[in-house]
Amino acid sequence: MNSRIYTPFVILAMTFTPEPIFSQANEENFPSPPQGFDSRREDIERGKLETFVYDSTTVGIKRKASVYTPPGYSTSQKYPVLYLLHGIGGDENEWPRGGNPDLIMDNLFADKKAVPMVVVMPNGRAAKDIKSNDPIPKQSPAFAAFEKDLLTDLIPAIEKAYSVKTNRESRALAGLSMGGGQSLNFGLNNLDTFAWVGGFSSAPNTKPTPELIRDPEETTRKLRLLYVACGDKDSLFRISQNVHKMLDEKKIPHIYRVIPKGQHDFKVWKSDLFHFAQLLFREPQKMK
Ligand code: FER
Repeated sequence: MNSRIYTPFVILAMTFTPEPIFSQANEENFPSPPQGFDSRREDIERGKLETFVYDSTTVGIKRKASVYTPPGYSTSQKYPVLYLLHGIGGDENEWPRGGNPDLIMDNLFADKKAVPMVVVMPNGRAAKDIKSNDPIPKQSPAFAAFEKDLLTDLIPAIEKAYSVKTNRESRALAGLSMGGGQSLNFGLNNLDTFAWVGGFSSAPNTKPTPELIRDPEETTRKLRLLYVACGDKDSLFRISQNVHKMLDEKKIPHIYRVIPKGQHDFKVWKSDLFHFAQLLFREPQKMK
């Protein structure tokens, strides 16, 4: 049978068939960012990067986050917020030091490619005495404990100090490696707090399937975006592959992006931020 000959019925059926809910990103719809996307441009307005200090009742100390406010930030407007998390050796300075998030966002806003937003880069190691170079097993509990610090201390402090929107649809959570695992773990388990979730090269702290997706129907209904990405040359690639497979099995809409020749580095994570940020806080639309 020649499948290219469509009867009117088939055409009608195709019209009403929903778009595929799974999206496999490729170099066509998620290309490598253009030259200069992460470089300073002299002719544009710039946002501001500052250090924010908050009282952590979870840890019992004052803790720090880096906060980027967009160009023209004004208290006469309210902005959505992206919480952007670091990896095992990092802290609140890892993204600013290695990822040029301020320049990437400045350039996206100048080109009108992203909705103006505040970007909060916390210290995701919620402990008094754990250092960024301690062995992974020693650090892991502190990364897990950050869920409480984020929800009960940092988010309320940010929402008090900055002119930001406070509904779930105006909060995104994403991160790299350990921070990717945290984003999937915390985001998917707190759908009343976050509607936009991204895991960039997520680490083995990513929870097993049944703990990530407790109620597929609720996850599907509440999530506005789930972005799972990893380089195919990353030693942690298997983690994202498994998350994608599990999401497919449970029919959870998501974007799965495999970065060709991508490793475990900021080249990949900057490109993730570039694409993820453009998808955030848009009016309801079909996934790309
Ligand atoms: C592991 C390997 C890597 C792991 C975590 C990492 C929790 C994290 C890497 C990173 O954050 O860059 O086995 O276990």
